[in-house]
Amino acid sequence: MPKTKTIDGYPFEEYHRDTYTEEEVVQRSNDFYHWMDQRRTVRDFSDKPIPREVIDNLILTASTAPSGAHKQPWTFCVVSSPDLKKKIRKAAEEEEYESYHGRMTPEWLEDLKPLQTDWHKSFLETAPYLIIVFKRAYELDAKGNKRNNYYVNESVGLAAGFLLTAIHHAGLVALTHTPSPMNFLAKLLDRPANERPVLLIPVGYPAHETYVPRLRRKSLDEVAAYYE
Ligand code: IYR
Repeated sequence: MPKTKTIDGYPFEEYHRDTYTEEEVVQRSNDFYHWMDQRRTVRDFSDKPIPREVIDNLILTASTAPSGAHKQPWTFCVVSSPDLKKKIRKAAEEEEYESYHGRMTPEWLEDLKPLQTDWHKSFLETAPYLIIVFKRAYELDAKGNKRNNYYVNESVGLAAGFLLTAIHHAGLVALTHTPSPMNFLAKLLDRPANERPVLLIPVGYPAHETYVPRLRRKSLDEVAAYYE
């Protein structure tokens, strides 16, 4: 049992974590970077099933992310019903068709060319699970009064990052899909008024033959500025 104390009436507990030698820290950071660098956004999914327990663990991991005032302002909706996946695909494709045929600017369409995406979203039916990440703009207390959440976008972004890392760690693949506008998801999933959809993440095994665009990640020089 960890040591505990109270500060101004609030409980605290001693926190311990394993630390490593400097050499080990260098090794671990380098290993983890190279391992994370193998994560790719995938659009070709196998329909091979995944145990529900795996999805539960991925969501529990995502929910360990830090959040404003520890409000954990997120809900992860898990869709495996073929009927609901079909409805989501249909609604997403209707929106995406409009996006690709006039709503997106020519510059945007040009920027997407290397990814070769289009309005067809068959992965929404192929992947065994769709995880739809909702942000919770506020909470309702027992009396029905609104209680604020804080840094909701940042918090949900962090949780989504943890989710993608957990998916990669489990040996699965994902796509951060953002059908736009995406409010049809709140309707189809019958979500309460305080929730807004943020990301739709199909999760599964990669298809037998999977191709991803050849992309290069920015160098350290391009993404970091050091003030020493
Ligand atoms: N939401 C569309 C278009 C799209 C937009 C961006 I920015 C991407 O990085 C990829 C796709 C779609 O999902 O096809």
